[in-house]
Amino acid sequence: MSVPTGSAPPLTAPASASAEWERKPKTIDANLKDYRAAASTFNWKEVEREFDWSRTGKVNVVHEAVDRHAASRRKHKVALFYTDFERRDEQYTFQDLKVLTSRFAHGLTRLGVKRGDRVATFLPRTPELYIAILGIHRIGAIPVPLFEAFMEQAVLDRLGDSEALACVTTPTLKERIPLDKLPALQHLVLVGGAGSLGTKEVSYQQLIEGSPDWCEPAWLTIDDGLIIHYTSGSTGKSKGALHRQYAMVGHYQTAKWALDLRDDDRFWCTADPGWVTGTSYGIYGPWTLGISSVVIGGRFDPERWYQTIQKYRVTMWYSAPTAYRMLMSAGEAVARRYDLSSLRHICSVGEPLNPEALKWIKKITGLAPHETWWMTETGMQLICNYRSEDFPIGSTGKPFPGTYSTVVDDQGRELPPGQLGHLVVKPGWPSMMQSIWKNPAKYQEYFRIPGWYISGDTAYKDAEGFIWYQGRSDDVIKTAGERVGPFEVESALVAHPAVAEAGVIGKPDEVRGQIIKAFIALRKGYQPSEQLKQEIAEFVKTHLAAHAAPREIDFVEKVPKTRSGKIMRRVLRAWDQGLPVGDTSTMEE
Ligand code: 6R9
Repeated sequence: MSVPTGSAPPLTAPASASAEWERKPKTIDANLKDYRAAASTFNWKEVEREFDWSRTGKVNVVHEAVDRHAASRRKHKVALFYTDFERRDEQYTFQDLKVLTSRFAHGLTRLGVKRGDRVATFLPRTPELYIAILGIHRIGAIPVPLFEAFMEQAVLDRLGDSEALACVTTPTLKERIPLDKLPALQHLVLVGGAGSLGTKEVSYQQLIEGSPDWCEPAWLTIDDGLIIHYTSGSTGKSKGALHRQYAMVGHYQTAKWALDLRDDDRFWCTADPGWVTGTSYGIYGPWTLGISSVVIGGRFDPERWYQTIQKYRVTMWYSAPTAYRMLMSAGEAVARRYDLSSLRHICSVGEPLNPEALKWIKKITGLAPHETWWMTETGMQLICNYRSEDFPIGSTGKPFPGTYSTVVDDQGRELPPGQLGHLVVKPGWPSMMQSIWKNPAKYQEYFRIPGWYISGDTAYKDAEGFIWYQGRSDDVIKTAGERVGPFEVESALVAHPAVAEAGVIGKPDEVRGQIIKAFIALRKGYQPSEQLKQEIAEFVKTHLAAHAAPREIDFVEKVPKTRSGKIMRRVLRAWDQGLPVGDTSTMEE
């Protein structure tokens, strides 16, 4: 889709306009001390030397993230601090992770899982989720993490497309896995459930208890699969971004320079491993560096979040704008009840961080969250504000050293400062996705402007080289930081008996960034009512996922479409905002 390239930046005020935000030079003990120098001299080959595989030629991320620390002075260092504030409060050292992931790996082998097979995880955020993912790596299989919030349709789409051979889940979540529609799925490993070897269901505990403490990793190459993350585009069902083992090079270095992680840090990445942030920076980045990570279970709760920082003396905090805004709406008094003084650095990801939320976090912690821009497909952070660098408030940042992101027009020509265009990346950064699972045509779409990876975002650059994110050029929705494809929601909506047609857009929202809004034409015989709206929203909640359910529904006579039958979401957005619909010459009669 083309964007009105070359026009003036429409949204963000220049940084200098913000009187409250004084830009000061930083003098800081950051890992990345001199951005300019690094940007001109840095070479990824130097980072490869940090990994054992650069000497041995034997590649497996579990060796670099767990085993080599368990064989070092970090053996008894806590890798994972975990609490759910109710039943569980646990710690796992690198040595513990080595043993548990070894046992789990043996268990998978006994089930017949082999190198290259896909194994899904469909679990709440618990230590078992992390052990399972690393155990899957140990045998060279490919994890496919699913959000706990997914309902049957979402689970079916992802397990079906990846042809997962096994799924690690719980007795409760298992109910949402339609086994009869998933011929490739041979095994369910149940955490906290019964079952035995030789049947379709086997208990996780049994696998762990009956297995030896050491399982040598399957030795892979840097091009072998690391993980598949499903994510949404503007058309079609969600697609699986396949990453390769080499991605660890990117995770490691960005965790070092953008997150600024140090050996003595307590790092809290608040993301679930169902989202790329929860693996790239909840697993691979911190653990290849040998850093202690904090994970909490349960739902979002402002008190618990502050309590987490206080309880674990969290030093580095990586979260998303919606969470920062939700903390903001819980008020300052709540924040002041907790000791947040352990923090030394904060980063943000997933959507643009608005200046109000940034300033508020700065007010309660003394630290301004630093932006990190990237995508499921990019695997690692690519545009960031760095701890040692001053930055204008509201800017997305500058390209990570050794990578190049910029703004181009429809032909791929770089645009001068201040002009809006496509945000693109020069291909070849370490954790670029390797393919879209079983869908080479989709993969090619990202490269339709020759020489560039097209993000789908629009942005401009300023005279100092800062990139300013401006929005999406397609219909992808970001709600509370989660990427939702309108097609997936529309498909769920039209499965409801009352719905004839549905069109879905992201509507701007102060807290969630965007909310999902649906325009629905009803079938004959159905009358619009508030109750029907609720029923339809509930239907999406129980079939797809709660976060994918429309928070607003408008009933319309007809959903606007082009003559070729494509939903005109541009018209829906105009309707929603009460704006003129513009050119409708391509609209069907
Ligand atoms: C990691 C992740 C990717 C899309 C991306 C963009 C938006 C992410 C952002 C940001 C503004 C930031 N996005 N980080 N927008 N500022 N710092 O978010 O992956 O879920 O695939 O989403 O999210 O629109 O294109 P994913």
